[in-house]
Amino acid sequence: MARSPALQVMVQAVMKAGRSLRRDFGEVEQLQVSTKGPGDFVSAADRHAEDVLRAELTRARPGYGFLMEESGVIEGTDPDHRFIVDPLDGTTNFLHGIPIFAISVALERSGVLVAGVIFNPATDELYTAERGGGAYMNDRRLRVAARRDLPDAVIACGVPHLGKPSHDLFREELSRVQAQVAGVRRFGSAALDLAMVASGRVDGFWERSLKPWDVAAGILLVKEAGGFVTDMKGGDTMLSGGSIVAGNEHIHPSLLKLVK
Ligand code: 2AM
Ligand code: CA
Ligand code: CA
Ligand code: CA
Repeated sequence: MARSPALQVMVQAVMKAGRSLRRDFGEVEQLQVSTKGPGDFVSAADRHAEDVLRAELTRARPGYGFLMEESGVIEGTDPDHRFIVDPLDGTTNFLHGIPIFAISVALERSGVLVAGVIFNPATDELYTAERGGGAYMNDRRLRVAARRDLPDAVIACGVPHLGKPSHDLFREELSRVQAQVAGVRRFGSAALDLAMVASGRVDGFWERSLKPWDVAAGILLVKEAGGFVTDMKGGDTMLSGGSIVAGNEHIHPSLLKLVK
């Protein structure tokens, strides 16, 4: 597995931010938890990790811009390159001591996703992908699952939390999906949901109302693992539109039909 210099920079930054999250995990009392809205938590752990990522990535690639969950848009001097960063995807899990959370960093070049890294510091699972170069977990090449039929499939989803608008829509989608598949799972980190589609642990995933930093790295990972990713209408607005459906060549179209 040959990593480009840009991907190596991203991996270094993500590993360092992962050490920060690992130190903060389990120290909730010290983490100054606040809410950004109903059911929407942020903590010092999110901010520490974001500060580490910004510092490390800026040191290695001074001109690149950023889109970061906690700091928003940071313009760079290089208009062609932008990092899309979620310093802690799965904050609710993190704050509850559930070891399902991740850092997600993607690199866009001229509006095209070219590299992505997702790292769960609680399990030491490092997912990497480069456009045209395949997807990996640690050193192992990833391939989406081979299952063809919904009755054999395990499907991950996001359940809208307090404050999200799409509860009724979700209940309708869920009732259609659960009636057809082997099992439905809700892990609480969209980045890891997509990583699990890429690694074939789950066969598909859908969710609404996501932000670009939740999915940017995961989209590339699924595509480079041979999977399909669209928005919930079958289009390609996954970064701007917030809805996403992912799966292999058989499960993706079947799942899309159920949730469309
Ligand atoms: P976050 O932990 O970075 O906020 C889970 O359904 C997905 O939705 C996660 O990727 C999570 O990212 C995102 N999400 C956004 N707002 C959320 C909230 N208030 N509660 C739970 N998940 C939220
Ligand atoms: Ca958040
Ligand atoms: Ca997120
Ligand atoms: Ca986050």
